[in-house]
Amino acid sequence: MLTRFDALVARSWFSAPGAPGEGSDSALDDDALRQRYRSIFISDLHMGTPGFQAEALLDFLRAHPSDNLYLVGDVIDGWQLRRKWFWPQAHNDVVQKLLRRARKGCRVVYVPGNHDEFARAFIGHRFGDIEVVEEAVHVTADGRRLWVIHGDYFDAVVQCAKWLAYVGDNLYEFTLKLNRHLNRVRARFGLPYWSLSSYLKHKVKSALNYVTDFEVAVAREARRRGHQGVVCGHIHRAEIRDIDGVLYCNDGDWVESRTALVEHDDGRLELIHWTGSTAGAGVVRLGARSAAAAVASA
Ligand SMILES: [Mn+2]
Repeated sequence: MLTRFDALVARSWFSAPGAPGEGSDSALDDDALRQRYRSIFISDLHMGTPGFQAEALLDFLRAHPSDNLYLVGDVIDGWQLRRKWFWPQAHNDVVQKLLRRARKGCRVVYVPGNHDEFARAFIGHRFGDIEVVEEAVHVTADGRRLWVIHGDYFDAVVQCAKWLAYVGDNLYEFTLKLNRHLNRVRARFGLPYWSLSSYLKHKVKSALNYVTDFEVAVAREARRRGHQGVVCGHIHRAEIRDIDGVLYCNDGDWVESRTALVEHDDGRLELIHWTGSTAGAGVVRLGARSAAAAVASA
């Protein structure tokens, strides 16, 4: 995965000595250490599974207030929860954080995905101050219309054979488990976080051309609907690029790559790769990607 980020500009945010401890908002509540965005898009948290990197997401959310926050599906993993209940305190903390953020004036919009399809029954309702919608259209500060969807409707595997998706899901859980063990060992040797599952999926899925087909299908539909761009998740592969004149944005996930799409006050879009850990927190900016986005916005 890191090889994809060769061109990145790395910048550490609050590498204060004596890194912020768990649950201590104090260092992160210091405005000088935080960066506000106009909008933040995150998806594929998969709360309710051991893979969800709750602490990392909490750190990210504390560091980045925003006017808008879009939850672009697979926020809670109903499929996994049905199989095996897993709900540690950190997952509650994230839910509380999201509800509090909405209460404090951030517009929080929840677009359910396939793993949290149960939430599709509540479209048009609110969880606290969180709006649940089937899809959204976000207008950027520079006037571009972005269609916001989870993206599973474009996944032929999910659409045509749901059982096949379940099988894939089990395999996926296995690689995530392997990934956690691997990174525990890496951490012991002082090595940074590295995503095995991202790496494998990158290899396997690009071989199948699955990712490209998905991206093109989504972008094409966005254009057909008259939007300038689309924001989706689902395939756990963060991306910003122009596809036939449509800005395709995928905000990635919080089980492996820890990525978010953010909109600056001027409407500029950027992918953020959160590299913070309990030993400190940081951010890697996808410089090349935002350059591509800038071109696309021109
Ligand atoms: Mn999904």
